[in-house]
Amino acid sequence: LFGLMDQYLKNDVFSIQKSIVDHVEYTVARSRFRFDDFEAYQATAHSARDRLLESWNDTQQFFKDRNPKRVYYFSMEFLMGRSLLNSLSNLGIKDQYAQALKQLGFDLEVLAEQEIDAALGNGGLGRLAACFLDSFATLDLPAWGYGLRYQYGLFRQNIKDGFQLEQPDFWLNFGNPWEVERVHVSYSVKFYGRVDEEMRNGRSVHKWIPGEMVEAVAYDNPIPGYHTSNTINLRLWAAKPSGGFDMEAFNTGDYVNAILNKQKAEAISSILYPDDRSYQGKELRLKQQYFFVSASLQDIVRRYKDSHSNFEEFSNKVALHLNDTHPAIAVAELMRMLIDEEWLEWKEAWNIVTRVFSLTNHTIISESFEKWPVELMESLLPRHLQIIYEINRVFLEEAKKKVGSDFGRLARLSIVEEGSVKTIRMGNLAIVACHSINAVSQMHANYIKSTLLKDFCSIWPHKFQSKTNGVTQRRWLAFGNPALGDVITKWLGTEAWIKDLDIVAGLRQHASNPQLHAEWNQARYQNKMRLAQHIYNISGIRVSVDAMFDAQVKRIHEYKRQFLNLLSIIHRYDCIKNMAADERKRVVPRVCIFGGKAPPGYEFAKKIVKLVHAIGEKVNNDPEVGDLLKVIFIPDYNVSVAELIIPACDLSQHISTPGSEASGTGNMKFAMNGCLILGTLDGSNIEIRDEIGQENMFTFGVVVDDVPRLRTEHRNFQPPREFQRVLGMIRDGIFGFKDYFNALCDAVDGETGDYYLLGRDFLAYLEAQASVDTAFVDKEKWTEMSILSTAGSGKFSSDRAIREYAEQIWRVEPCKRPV
Ligand code: DL6
Repeated sequence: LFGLMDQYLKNDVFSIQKSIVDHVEYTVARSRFRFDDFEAYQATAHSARDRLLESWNDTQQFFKDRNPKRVYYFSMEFLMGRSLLNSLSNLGIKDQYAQALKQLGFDLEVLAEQEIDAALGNGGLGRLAACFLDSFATLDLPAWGYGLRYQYGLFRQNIKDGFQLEQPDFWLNFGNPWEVERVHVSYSVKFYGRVDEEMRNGRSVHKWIPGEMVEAVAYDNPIPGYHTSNTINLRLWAAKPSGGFDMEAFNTGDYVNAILNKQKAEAISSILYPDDRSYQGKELRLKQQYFFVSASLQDIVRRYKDSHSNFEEFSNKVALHLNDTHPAIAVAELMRMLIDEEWLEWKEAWNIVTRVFSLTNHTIISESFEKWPVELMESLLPRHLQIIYEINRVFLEEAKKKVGSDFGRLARLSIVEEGSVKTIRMGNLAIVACHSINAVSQMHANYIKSTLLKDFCSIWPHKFQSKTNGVTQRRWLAFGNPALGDVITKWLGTEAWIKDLDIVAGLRQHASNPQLHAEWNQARYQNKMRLAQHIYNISGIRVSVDAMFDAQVKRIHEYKRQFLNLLSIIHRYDCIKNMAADERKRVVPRVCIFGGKAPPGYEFAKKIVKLVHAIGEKVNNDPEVGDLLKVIFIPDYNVSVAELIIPACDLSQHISTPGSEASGTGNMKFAMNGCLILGTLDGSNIEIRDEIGQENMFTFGVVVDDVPRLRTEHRNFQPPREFQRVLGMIRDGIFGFKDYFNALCDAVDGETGDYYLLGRDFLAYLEAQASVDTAFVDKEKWTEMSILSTAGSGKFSSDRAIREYAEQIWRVEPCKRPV
């Protein structure tokens, strides 16, 4: 066995080929003499997974032996994207695989395209969780992610006649080679029923008699780090019918219905809710939340108990992080487990709970703080409701000591909201229990401290902090944009930036070097060609790579103001149409690229998708306009599409109304790739500006402190002529669908009030757009700004963010497995 102690699987080209071909024959069950691209992809993925598992097993054993404090990241969403190239690159064996496949007659890059994105998330919050996993592994932190294995990820966006159609995402149809089903790791999760109270040894004990039980089965997804032998785990739970329980139902004689009812259990992990800001009142959603936190906590407590006989060390060994309030029921569940199952006293249990939990808040609007009707909670989780009432009682008593009899404030602080429908405020529950609550950008922290979380901040200022988001430079730059990555490595003289992004600051000293300019632009040009080809493939439209590629790609929301962008495009179109031929020669050609999914029930957003298409239809077919302006919608925006767009754009827009975007992370990915930012002073745009310099970015618009006043003054505000003219063009049906877009126009110019201040910002936005055009003409200046954008991106690595969380919130340390 000693011979096997080191690395078991070999990574030379021949061994890799053999393992791929073995998987073709024995896993995919195709002939080794005849298999297509998809089968080759599956076999390659399995072969890579073998290598991940080897490292996974050794890492977990190492963690077990060392027994360090571990952090568990609870998230309803993990937006992972594809795994093949990311895994091979992290393991440092991409070139060997490329060569092995080449000799077998396949192209690794082509096979990688066969993989379906794992889209178990809506957008920012889920993608951040995925970047964090990458950093956990790379920084050797003893960390695991916990979440749900949805059978249907985020819907696929099909476009028919310019309208968004939602199609189910059957991502597991052909199996998922990256996961391992752990049939032996499963836990029963209870729902409904009643709570009995009895006295035992002079103590009142509660016994929850469930009305339904569902089995949670673990699926493990190995997450490799970069240049480390650590591989960590993302454990996702799938719901399966419970075995032994409820045999009564079968004895009643209705065998078929009893089985069908049991199978309903699987619905719990079937669907990801496709809205990222509001989920109120949906029983299935609460079931999902409880299901995954209950299974995860059972798993964590079991692991802890493997090496401890009491709970004294629990808070020194375990940190539990809540990725927004979605998993907040974990607070009540851990209390229940400690009191009802482990026999701890209330105070002891609460002491543990308040030491282990921490929370990230990702939103600015109060509607995103989930509330559950008491009636629903009472029926679904009767014991938890009792516990929440008790937590609230104790908390309000403590709060009274601080705020006196200010009943308004106490009512706002309370976990229970009284009203026509009595509800449980999950945000308040989480804040009461967590020792740390963090915002995701500096501005977000300042803003919520004076709005959403004001009452809590006044009693517990020490609990609140800011941890500016970050993204992994590995997926988003080194692996996603290898052409530019190679240039960066060459000029820095090291690859170390892939693990320490601060090093890219070293590019500053070369920012005006013509040789670097040439190489920089060459790399970016290749990426633009690739995107132009994709645009042609999906739309049949040829765009000029000499034009400025200007992207706004993100979820579609009023607050993100895609409509403002569209209005300025109409203005640009109108100007071009009214110019003399020789004036047109001075127009800077632009390809305006949109991408993003509209939440299915959100009419405004869906109309925006249609309006992009309607404008594109008109503009792209206008011979007077030609290459001067193109408007493109790239359907089904997801991680893989982002990997294609981000390295190829010259400009990207992040133009939310100040005070509405908590942070944003797309801006960081674009800036890192040398794309210039056109943005408002919102979320992390402000920190990006501080890092890369005001002179290397285009900012405009109202400032956050003025927003409330401007909203109230709306009635006295006369929107500029240009704004009214473009709205008039939409209303007049210049882009077809005459009345269909009225709701969009009414929202910004009607009595209802332009809540997101498009009219206010319109002229400033046009001015900023004009500066963008002027800058783009000066190629040398633009390239320098582009280099300086990348050079200023060091702070926006998720490695920096995770290091801060580890040191300042979780207090966990690296646990690096020796090679
Ligand atoms: O923190 C990640 C990301 C931020 O960058 C975005 O600004 C924010 O909108 C997003 N929030 C969500 C859903 N929020 N909730 N709840 O995705 O988080």
